[in-house]
Amino acid sequence: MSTQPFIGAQEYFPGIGAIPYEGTGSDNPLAFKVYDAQKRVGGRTMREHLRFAVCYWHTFCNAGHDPFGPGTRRFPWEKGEPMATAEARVDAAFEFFTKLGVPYYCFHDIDLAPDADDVGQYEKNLRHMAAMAGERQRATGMKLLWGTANLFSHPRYMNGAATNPDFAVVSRAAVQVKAALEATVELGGEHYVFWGGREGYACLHNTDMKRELEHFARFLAAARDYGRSIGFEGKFFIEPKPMEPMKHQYDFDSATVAGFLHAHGLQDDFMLNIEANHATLSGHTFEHDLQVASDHGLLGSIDANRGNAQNGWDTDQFPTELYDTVGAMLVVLRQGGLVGGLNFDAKPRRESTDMEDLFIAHIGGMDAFARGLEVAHALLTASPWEQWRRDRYASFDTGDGKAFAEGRLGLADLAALATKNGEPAQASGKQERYENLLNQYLLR
Ligand code: XUL
Ligand code: CO
Repeated sequence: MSTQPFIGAQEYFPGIGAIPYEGTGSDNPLAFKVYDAQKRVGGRTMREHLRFAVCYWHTFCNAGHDPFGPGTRRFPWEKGEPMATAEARVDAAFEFFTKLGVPYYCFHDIDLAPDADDVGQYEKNLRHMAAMAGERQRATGMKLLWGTANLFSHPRYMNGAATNPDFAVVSRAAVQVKAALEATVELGGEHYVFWGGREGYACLHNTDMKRELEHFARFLAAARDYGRSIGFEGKFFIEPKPMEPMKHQYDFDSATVAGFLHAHGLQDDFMLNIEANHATLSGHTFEHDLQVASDHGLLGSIDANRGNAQNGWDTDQFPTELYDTVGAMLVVLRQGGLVGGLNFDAKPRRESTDMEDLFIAHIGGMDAFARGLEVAHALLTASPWEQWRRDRYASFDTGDGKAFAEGRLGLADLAALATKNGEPAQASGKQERYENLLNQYLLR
């Protein structure tokens, strides 16, 4: 590994070194207060539990544009010409990853390499940039958590990609998925993501939803088969989102995607990548959608961000709410960890224009999840929380309750038991007791 603080000819984040752990007594904005990579929580280090990833698209490509105006951040790797920018950007990215001290990153094909309508040119661009990223991975020890293809920005995908009513567009989408899978394999990527950006509809009058969903399943199976044929051994993740950009998206939430995967026999190769802000857009909490995925054995990875309580859209803010991170880590720890990781699919606000803000935002997210990990671990292993939950269901552990749970009592048997036993005694749900315990452990 190189000891030089930057990779290429230029340092893009001068004045910022490796981010240290300084603890909660420090007021240094460029230091971790909780995330201490080698600190052990239970049997694993924080680094091993949390498996943080930086996303390429927001952090290095998104200068903060919104529907009312262009970007505000002046990225020093913008060179005015797409390929020169892509080459400078990869150096900036690996400098950032190394200084922040995360093990993983994630990308879309056209974050990494310039897009092109000409298929040959597109493939050439991606191969060139993947080779550069590979060199930098070997120099720094960085790893790719997952790759994906952007099948939603180009105007050709306005009516969807794999679910497009026009076969020509469906097959054009395969160019990108094939190339992105090849790049993921070349870079040792652990997994591959499908976020159904425009897989959905704007108007049901012109849409044959059943047919589009059948095409979607065929496309995913074809991608799976191609991935396996070129040596991809990881999981394919579907990332649910209910709306935006489409009025209705097919991968609405965890429950919808779990049903879809089972209906089409895809559940052995595919899992879910749950994004916090997507869960809240679907009317659930982050923790709810994680739990649904986990209960199906399908929780693979997380896009770690948050929405805004007053806005009904995908604000992709950095996760700083400790209640959310504790809730998420309770689900993750109970299932024994993630095969994927925690990818910061999040962007600093448009008004946050200093390059150091990119670091500060990630530090906040990493600290919030590290604290969530500590508190969730303590609640699960050193508090009465799990026992309380188990006690609530104790009537199913023995006797008639157990017989029912094991399928040995019919409806008439149940009714006869109730007739014999009389009105059930009241059993408090005791929500406030759990809420107070969580706060008590957060304050410790
Ligand atoms: C969009 C979103 C995507 C996916 C990858 O809302 O979350 O960035 O994570 O395509
Ligand atoms: Co995402």
